[in-house]
Amino acid sequence: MKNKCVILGGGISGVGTAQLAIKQGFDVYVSDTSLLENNIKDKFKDWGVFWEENVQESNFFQNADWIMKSPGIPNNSSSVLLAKELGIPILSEIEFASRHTNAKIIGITGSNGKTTTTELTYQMLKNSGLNVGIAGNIGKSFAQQVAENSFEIYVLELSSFQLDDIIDFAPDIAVITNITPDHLDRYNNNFNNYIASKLRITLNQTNDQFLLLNANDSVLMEAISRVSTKAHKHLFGYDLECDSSTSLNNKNITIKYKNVNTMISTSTFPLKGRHNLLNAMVASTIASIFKLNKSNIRESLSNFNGLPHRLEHVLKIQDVNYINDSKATNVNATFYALETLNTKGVWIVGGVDKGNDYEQLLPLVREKIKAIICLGKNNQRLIEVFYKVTDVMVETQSMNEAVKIAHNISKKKETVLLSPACASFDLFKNYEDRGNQFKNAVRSL
Ligand code: UMA
Repeated sequence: MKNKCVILGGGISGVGTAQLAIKQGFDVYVSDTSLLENNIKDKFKDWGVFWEENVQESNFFQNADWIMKSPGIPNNSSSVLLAKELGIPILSEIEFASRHTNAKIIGITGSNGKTTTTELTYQMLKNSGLNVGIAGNIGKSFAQQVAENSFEIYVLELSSFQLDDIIDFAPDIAVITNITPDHLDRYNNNFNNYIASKLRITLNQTNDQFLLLNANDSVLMEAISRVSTKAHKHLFGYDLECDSSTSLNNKNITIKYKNVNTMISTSTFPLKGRHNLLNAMVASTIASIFKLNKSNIRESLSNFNGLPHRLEHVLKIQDVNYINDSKATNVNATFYALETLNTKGVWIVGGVDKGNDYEQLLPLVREKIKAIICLGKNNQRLIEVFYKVTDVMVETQSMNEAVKIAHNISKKKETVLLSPACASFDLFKNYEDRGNQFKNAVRSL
């Protein structure tokens, strides 16, 4: 008899897992609390996958050998509670897919910067001719990649949700870019739970594997000192002197490892902000672990233009710059965005508050923001915190209106910044939809 797996959630992770599980010879059952899209049902028909939709509690658990829980499904969902009661092992897509590939794995997590770091690392390795794939939270199913390709290396962006249900997963190189509060609604409003989830990336690492850590992040450094890891720790950050570290001094990245110093200039790296230089340091360090030569690393840094929705310059209209930073779904990401502003600005903020602490933004907002446009269904917390540091605060639930108001009140040489510090699901499908609506509204001014 074949082994039976039940997949909770028929989204990107669920469909990818179904594809790989069928290929590996499992009987596959998918259960979803919403209606599945027709194109997904067509795939399931082709592959011989059974499915149920619009059910809160799965009917498929009898004789199930294991369950894959999609990352967006909370632990208190009816199906997850039932699976736990029945004692069926639950794993994440990352765990499952990693069991079916021998590729080297680079796993990148952190509250911010992980997508950019993942993409930059991928581009560096790929541009140097390595057989490398990219997957994970960046929007591509790892399981699907494993089912369809035979890459020798994977660069994975990993969210805390994806790390929660790993069992043996052990990346050859793990990276934690930083840890600041995010997704607290999924972690009982307890920051320590979220930190513990991020640190799971090193849980199973062995002493021939690397753990790259942001030495300038005190929360991370304190947390890592409390867990035991067998991995070789390599620090990155500003002004570091220790061996096995990557540091930035005068626009030069210096990688120190085993008494060899490698210097890489960042003078032609086009992305702005300290946080992006940290991302560049990580990617360069990984590239040098893979023994890429300096000129290849430098060339990839120079050619990297960043990703959409991350401090993305949209247009300059009447000498006002419009910046789309819709991917800033937490306070820390918005902190960096405000920090990079070198003019006065109108700030569009708001959405689904995940238990945010906005107080840390107050000095930057006081210094740089002349008007705030709250774009969310519930703006109460924003109003409470920021009314004292700005003269103008407006509420709207329409992106078009937000952009028109921003256009009316901004003056020459100022900036209009969309950097929501919140998730997008109250008014938009996702952060991409929110960013695209912003760009369209700006283009139609
Ligand atoms: N569903 C249920 N039961 C529930 C909740 C949802 O059955 O209780 C169903 C939905 O109806 C839907 C499916 O589950 O059909 C969606 O599953 P999912 O939310 O896990 O989303 P996927 O489409 O599988 O995408 C996931 C990640 N989504 C989340 O973590 C919320 C994607 O990250 C990731 O790109 C993708 O896997 C591939 O790895 C997105 C994200 O928002 C970008 N990530 C968060 C972030 O970056 O902040 C963590």
